[in-house]
Amino acid sequence: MITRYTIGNPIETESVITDIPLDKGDIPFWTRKDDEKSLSISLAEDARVFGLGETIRGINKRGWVYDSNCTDDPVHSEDKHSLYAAQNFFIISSSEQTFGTYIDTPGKVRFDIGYTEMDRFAIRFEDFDADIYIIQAPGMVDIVKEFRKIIGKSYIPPKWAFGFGQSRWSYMTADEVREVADKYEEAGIPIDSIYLDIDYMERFKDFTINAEAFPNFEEFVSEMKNRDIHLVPIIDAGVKIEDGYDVYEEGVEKDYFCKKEDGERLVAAVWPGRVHFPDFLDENARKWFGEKYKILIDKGIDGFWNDMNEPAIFYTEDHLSEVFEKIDDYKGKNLDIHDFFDFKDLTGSISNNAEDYKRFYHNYHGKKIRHDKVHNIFGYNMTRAAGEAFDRLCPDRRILMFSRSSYIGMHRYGGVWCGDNMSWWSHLLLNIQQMPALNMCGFLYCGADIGGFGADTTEDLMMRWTEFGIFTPLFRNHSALGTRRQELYRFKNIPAFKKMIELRYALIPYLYSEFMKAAQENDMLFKPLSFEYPTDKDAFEVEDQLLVGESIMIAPIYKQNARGRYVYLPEDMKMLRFRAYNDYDEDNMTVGHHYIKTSLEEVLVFVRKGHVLPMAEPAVRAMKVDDTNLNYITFDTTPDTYRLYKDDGVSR
Ligand code: MIG
Repeated sequence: MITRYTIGNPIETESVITDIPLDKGDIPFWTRKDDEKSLSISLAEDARVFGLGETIRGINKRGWVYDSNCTDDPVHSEDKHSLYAAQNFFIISSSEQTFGTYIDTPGKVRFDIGYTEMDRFAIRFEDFDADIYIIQAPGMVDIVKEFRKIIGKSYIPPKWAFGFGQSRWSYMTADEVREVADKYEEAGIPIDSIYLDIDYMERFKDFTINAEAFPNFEEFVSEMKNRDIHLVPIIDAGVKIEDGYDVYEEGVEKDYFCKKEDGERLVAAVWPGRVHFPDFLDENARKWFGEKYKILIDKGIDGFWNDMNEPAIFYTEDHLSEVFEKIDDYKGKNLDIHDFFDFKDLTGSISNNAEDYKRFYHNYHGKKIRHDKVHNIFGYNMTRAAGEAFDRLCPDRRILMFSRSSYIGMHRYGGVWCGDNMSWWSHLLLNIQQMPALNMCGFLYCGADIGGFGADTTEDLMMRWTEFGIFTPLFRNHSALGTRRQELYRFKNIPAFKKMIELRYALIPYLYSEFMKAAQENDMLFKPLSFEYPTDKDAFEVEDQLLVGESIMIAPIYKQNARGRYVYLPEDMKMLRFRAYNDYDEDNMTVGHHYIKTSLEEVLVFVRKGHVLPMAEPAVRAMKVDDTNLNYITFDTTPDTYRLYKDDGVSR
């Protein structure tokens, strides 16, 4: 059962696509305080909170403050409050009550989940305008399914996007890309895609190609396609200001860029230098920008990633000149300590400055709305621009699309990657913990940068992260400029990496089936244990194991030098300790806590009672995996049937 309540005059986000009649009564469960612009609820001792999509910290969100405020922050440490997404759906579950809440507003919301007061969950709004949905159903999975019904079906990528992808900021030339493909092929490691980061463009201009570094781009795309490797270029939110650049000139002519109060176009700076932001909230601008993807689709491209769409702002021209003026004031003066820190802050707070988000406006449903009021739906609408265009341009085939910034509703148009994580062991755990929360909010095609984006990775971190990544739909190794190279063939134990990637490919029939069923039935691919074992108190606290699809549980190792780990079994299961898809120990294990030894090159999979894990022979490309000749691993001798999903992998 879903009921809808309204506070104030919310700005429509178009995340909910089903008409839910408005209930004029009090919002159940929550205490509303208009003077504090808050909703709050007391948390029972055993209450747990799940959801909020891509955030920091654990599966149970209790004990911290989470701000819904899409932010480009490359340091995802425990003390932060926001990452790139705003996904305001969560479930509170205790022995007294279990229900879901969706806070639908494009503005800023603070979720104080037992932080100010340990036994109180307070939601504080910057503007007290929101649609509130209360979702009640017997179990947590049911609540999620009810919620997902009203927000529409999740985005489905082409099947090749379930293969392994290699990325780097950046492969600078076509030859460098060829070398990556060659090296993977020489090593016999399966691969389906290679990503093009910003340097494939001419001076970072969207929808252009650097013709010196990538001559005859179209031929290059088809050369790679003949090797069954998909090139996936990045698209940034900002459009470079440059005379003669058609996207810029058209945007100016048609008035599709965001403007300031005085009607001048906002000038921000990002990678291309000075840019304008397309007004993705304006339907016409959205249509226009979406159409631009055709430029690359016509060159044979069939996948994209949308970046910098929070939007990230290095600086705005206006703010920068204000800063220079103030610095001028300090020039030649003897700074006291307060002045010194003010001075330091002046430059330290230039990027992604909150004031800058108040400097420009959108034309949204015919109204002029200041950006900060709709900040959280900007990236969503950039990806929607692409998704709606793909519906028109390629109605018969799927295009890969995932975004950095997101809001619920965007899950209909693309997946997400979790942004600039670090090559830290704690971020491998974070990746594990983010997946079920993302799934709850409708984001099924997702994953994080395997091996870590920022900082230098190590071979063992790369191995362990790969051992988890083989289960995530988006399975991409990506790393930042200036960090240690982390293509798998650069490490010592290439055969072990090869075996792990092969294991992924052997699992594709299962992962693809489970993904497609989750997309069609509004289910989650990744579930915390307590979603499936709701009365098992021991399962409540498990923060580092997940159910993946209906048949298996995984228990990734995310600690350096660990050669084993504690695993909790909520029921009897068959343990598979894989060294390769066709080389594994199996053990029937009983319910309870176990310590399980696991070498660096082994991955643990637990098959559930009455379920079936289909496995294929791996192939070097996702589309070449033979799903007609499967090996079925079961725990019981009399398993239930398994619903294997098959299709051509591209049509809609
Ligand atoms: O300011 O395009 O999250 O994946 O490699 C950095 C360069 C911009 C941020 C993305 C990252 C990408 C990088 N981008």
